[in-house]
Amino acid sequence: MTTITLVQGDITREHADAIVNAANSSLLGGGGVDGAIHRRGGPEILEECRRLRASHYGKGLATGRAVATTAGALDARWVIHTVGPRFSHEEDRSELLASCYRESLRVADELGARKVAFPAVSTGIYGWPLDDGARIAVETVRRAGAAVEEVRFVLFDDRAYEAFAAQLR
Ligand code: AR6
Repeated sequence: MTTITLVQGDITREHADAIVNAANSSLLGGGGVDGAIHRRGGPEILEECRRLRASHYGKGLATGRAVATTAGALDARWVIHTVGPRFSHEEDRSELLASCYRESLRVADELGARKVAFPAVSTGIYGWPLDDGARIAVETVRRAGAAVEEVRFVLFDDRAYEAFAAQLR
């Protein structure tokens, strides 16, 4: 059984076995939490991302998938990079967002990670409505049946924290 905990703050300050990054398919960094993780984690993370691109993901990491690298200078052993879907009014991409959480947990289990910190994937630059993003995150982690002991959602602001807290009530 995975215990779900919530905290408001900056995920790059979190201590965990694995910290999940809301990346993009290039794996080469970006803004938002991705930028923050690479800034604080240092160049080792990007170096490993570049190697992974060259060896496995020439066309980029597909949306909904996840892959691990070193966590560099972060207080964690691994960063698990997952690619969230952009929100669309035309198309229901919920399954791809759920897949980010499932795949990240699958990778975490493979690594033997016990504590995993997640941001609210896709709810920033990718425009996913916060309440729905929180619902998908919490439901998917509950149903995943992962061996991970603790999933900690690290929410950047009050609004995100409240959206996740509402899902746990
Ligand atoms: N700690 C925790 N949460 C954070 C932090 C932080 N340091 N910084 C932002 N957030 P976003 P996305 C929250 O935009 O929507 C990048 O350019 C933020 O408030 O980081 O999946 C990538 O390279 C929001 O709730 O990721 C992709 O191109 C959540 O993290 C694209 O953005 C996710 O916001 C991915 O967009």
